[in-house]
Amino acid sequence: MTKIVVSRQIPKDYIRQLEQLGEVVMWEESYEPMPRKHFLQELKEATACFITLSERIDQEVFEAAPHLQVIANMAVGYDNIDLDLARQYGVTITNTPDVLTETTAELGLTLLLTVARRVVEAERYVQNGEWQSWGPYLLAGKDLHGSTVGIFGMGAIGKAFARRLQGFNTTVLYHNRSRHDEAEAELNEQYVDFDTLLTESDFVVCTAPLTDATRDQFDATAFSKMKNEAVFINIGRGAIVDEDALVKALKDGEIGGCGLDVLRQEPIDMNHPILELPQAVVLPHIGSASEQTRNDMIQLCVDNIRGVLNEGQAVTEVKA
Ligand code: 8YV
Repeated sequence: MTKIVVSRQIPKDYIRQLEQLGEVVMWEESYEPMPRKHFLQELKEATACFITLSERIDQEVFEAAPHLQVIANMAVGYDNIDLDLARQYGVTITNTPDVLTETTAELGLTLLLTVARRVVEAERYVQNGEWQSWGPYLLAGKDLHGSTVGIFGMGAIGKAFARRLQGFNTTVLYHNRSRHDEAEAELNEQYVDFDTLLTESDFVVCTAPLTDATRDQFDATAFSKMKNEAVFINIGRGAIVDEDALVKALKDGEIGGCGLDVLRQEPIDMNHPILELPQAVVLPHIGSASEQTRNDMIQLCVDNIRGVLNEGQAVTEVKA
């Protein structure tokens, strides 16, 4: 018997497709992940499962799921999954690359411009009834045109972000674990070492995945090297940033502002000190959240499950 566990409520169309493959057990909540205990219980007989970033896939999960063949993660990132264990237990892991690249890059640019032009502050100013007069420097922000943008991480999302900058008359620098000659030629961007990225950029944009190498990459030392007016944007993963150091750098004026779509702890604790800083914009991890892209991500998860169960081959397998 094939059993497929789906850890969130997803639209019926996709469930119907999964039902062609076997019995489907879906958690009926869209905004609450399946409780861990319940998830482990359901996995006992499961052949496949559909998860989101909320599920931590570790030894306990693999031990609970002796029949599991595939885990389809509804995200391009897979730092929630222990890949070494997956290999040991013979479970195929899949993710959702490509379908979310452009949407996530668009959110990155939205966030950058929002912080640069103080859009959230301006909107609150109007809503709070503070708009009583005009001044030459009222809510004056920073220009993107004519600036230097440093991109940390030149994967698909980094490239899509750089492509969007082409219309803005910016100098684009990037740092990545390896150089991309083709991207340099196509996007007119320049490879620099990490320190140069920090010291030269007016906007530093992190699009990198979380790995052992990138964890805590943006720490107190990194922020101290950035320009005092620089804006830091993170659409990668929260744990790439030391948030205490970031808050301190913002408070001390070591950097000028930040925009975060990802945090170390999600959802954020409402006592997090970053929420008190007007120069910081925090979003609830909506990088890939357009309706079309979320549909495409879910469909790719379904295709991956079908591929593994029917043909022994996923469409987008994560290969460590
Ligand atoms: C996810 C993301 O959509 O794909 C990723 O790695 O961070 C987001 O696009 C979201 O967290 C759902 O799992």
